[in-house]
Amino acid sequence: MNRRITRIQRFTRAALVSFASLLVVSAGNPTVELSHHQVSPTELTIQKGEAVTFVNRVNMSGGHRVVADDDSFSSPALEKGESWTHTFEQTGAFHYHLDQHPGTRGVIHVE
Ligand SMILES: [Cu+2]
Repeated sequence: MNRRITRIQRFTRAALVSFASLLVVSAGNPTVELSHHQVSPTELTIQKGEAVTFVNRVNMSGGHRVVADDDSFSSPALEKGESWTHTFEQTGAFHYHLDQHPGTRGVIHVE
């Protein structure tokens, strides 16, 4: 009986810890949502050293890639529901587009 309770407690503790770290990740980073012809929000302002998480929300053959116009960053191909986080270490305005939809654009202002 004691042994069983210990296992349940251990499981509960592990579940709480992973849930808490999930909350930290989702609460910590501003997020940009990607669809075929829209990024949302199109403009975002962050502080130097902060990270932005890009999440693809739609089905796209080959996934969506986020690419900086100046090539300072690029994501892997993101399938629906996948995300990628990039930390901005330099100040400036970083314009980017979706590789598959060059007209779909956004900008990250890093202060
Ligand atoms: Cu698309």
